Amino acid sequence: MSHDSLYAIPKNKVPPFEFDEAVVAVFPDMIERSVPGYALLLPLIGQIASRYAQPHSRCYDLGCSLGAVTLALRQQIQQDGVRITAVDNSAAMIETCEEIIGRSGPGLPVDLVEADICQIAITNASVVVLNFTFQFVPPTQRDALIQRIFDGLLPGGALILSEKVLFAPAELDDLLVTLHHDFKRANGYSDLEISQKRTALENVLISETVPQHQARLLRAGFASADLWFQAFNFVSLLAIK
Ligand code: GEK
Repeated sequence: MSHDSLYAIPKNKVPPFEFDEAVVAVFPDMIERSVPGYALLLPLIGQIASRYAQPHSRCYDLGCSLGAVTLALRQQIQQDGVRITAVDNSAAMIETCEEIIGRSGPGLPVDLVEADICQIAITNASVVVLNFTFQFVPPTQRDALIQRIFDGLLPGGALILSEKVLFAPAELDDLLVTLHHDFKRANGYSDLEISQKRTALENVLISETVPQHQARLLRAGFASADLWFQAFNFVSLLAIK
């Protein structure tokens, strides 16, 4: 696994963050050292999916990156006739994801799609996973995407939504952001790397609060939308149709 040092050298002007070849080359290291709880979330998402997957339905991994969630679904879902649709709009991610899934041996069939998740059809779905992807969707497109996911889910289907979130009051948000930065520092990132990455993500990763996410999910028609995981300012919600 290549070591992420993309922001280790001072830049005159930090460009907006992109999921390009340079990020793909270090992605597993980057996400594990940056997202508290990431390694634990993957098997737990697989476990939840194994409960909600319905025979002869589809499971969607939206914003699949290198397929970590897809691999967890492939390993843990036992129901007959399930197919996985894994979608990402980064060509570099999809190319490497294809190699990784190809090497991963037999398992549920995977349809790998290079597309914007706001543009794809979602049908006959029993499980949809957005693991730290929705935060990159432009806010004006968020309601419509959640509505299309809801409409494409079968009754009893599940949406797992993991996000970096904001908290109120501001003092709590400050504390959780500080703890997140401490986590990154403990994982070997310097103050310069933390600050340049933060600048790169401004206006690219746009967080909302847990109540904002829950209100949108309930407005779309989900019967429930509950928090099931939190590590500092990183959470995961489970919404059931
Ligand atoms: C994991 N889920 O390892 N359409 C398609 N893909 C998108 C879009 C979009 N509109 N916007 C962003 N992406 C993965 C981690 S990473 C999270 C997900 C992170 C893709 C983007 O190209 C990237 O691969 C992924 O969403 C976000 O569990 O890096 O913080």
